[in-house]
Amino acid sequence: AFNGTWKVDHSENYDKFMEQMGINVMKRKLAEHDNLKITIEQDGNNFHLKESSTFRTKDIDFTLGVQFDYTLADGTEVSGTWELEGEKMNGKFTRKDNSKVLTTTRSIVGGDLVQTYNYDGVDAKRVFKKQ
Ligand code: MYR
Repeated sequence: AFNGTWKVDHSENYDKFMEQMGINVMKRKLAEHDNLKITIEQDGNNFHLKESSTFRTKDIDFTLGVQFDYTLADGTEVSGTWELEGEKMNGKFTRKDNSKVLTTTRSIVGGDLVQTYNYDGVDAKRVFKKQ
């Protein structure tokens, strides 16, 4: 269900979320218009992602339930896991610099890929359309 190429269409409260993450206003303005595109290939428990944005292109491999390291577009390093709960992916990642937890989910809602984010009490959401 998650397979395919997804392009960000709109975001909700993403600026506030990034502010809570400690990202400065200039980077936040750029990140609002990052044209994020994610290509997802799922093979059983293994995922291969291609992330591309105005910031970078990046290949990511992970296995459900297996901890991996990831660097956010602003350079923040996290470590955590994705797990599948029914039709929903639940991600739990811990920042290496301050040990605070970022949770995120991916689900398909009305044909769109919806990714939610929570950090330190602030929720945000980004909605991706299939290409
Ligand atoms: C992936 O599945 O895309 C890789 C692992 C994702 C880890 C958490 C992603 C949260 C991204 C939040 C970006 C906020 C800007 C600092």
